Amino acid sequence: MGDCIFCKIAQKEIPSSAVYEDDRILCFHDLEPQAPVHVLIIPKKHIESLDAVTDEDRDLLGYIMTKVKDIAQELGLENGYRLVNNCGEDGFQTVKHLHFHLLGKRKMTWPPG
Ligand code: IU
Repeated sequence: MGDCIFCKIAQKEIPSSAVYEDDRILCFHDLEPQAPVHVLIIPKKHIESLDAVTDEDRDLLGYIMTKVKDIAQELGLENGYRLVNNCGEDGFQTVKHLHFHLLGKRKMTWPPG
């Protein structure tokens, strides 16, 4: 997608500090971390949001979920972590390319703001 910043990051047109990458996904440090560890996990395929996934994306979404624990382990989140997806306007999604926030190394609170 032409102007999508996360597509540009996935395609290396914009640098990022990647912590994991394969042919389907990229994980990189968030520019404005909200926890001592705060990375974003994105599919390389452009999908606007969780609300835009289709049956075709089922395998990709499942794949991302199975990778979370590996990335968390790599980042030393042995005490737990939080995985967040902000979807749409009320979900406070600011970047219109599906991404999951993986946050850790601090005690989270509930409910979220
Ligand atoms: P949100 O769920 O769409 O609100 O989160 C977008 C995140 O992307 C947010 O935490 C930003 O700090 C982060 N981010 C980034 O890491 N690098 C960028 O170039 C841009 C946003 I734009």
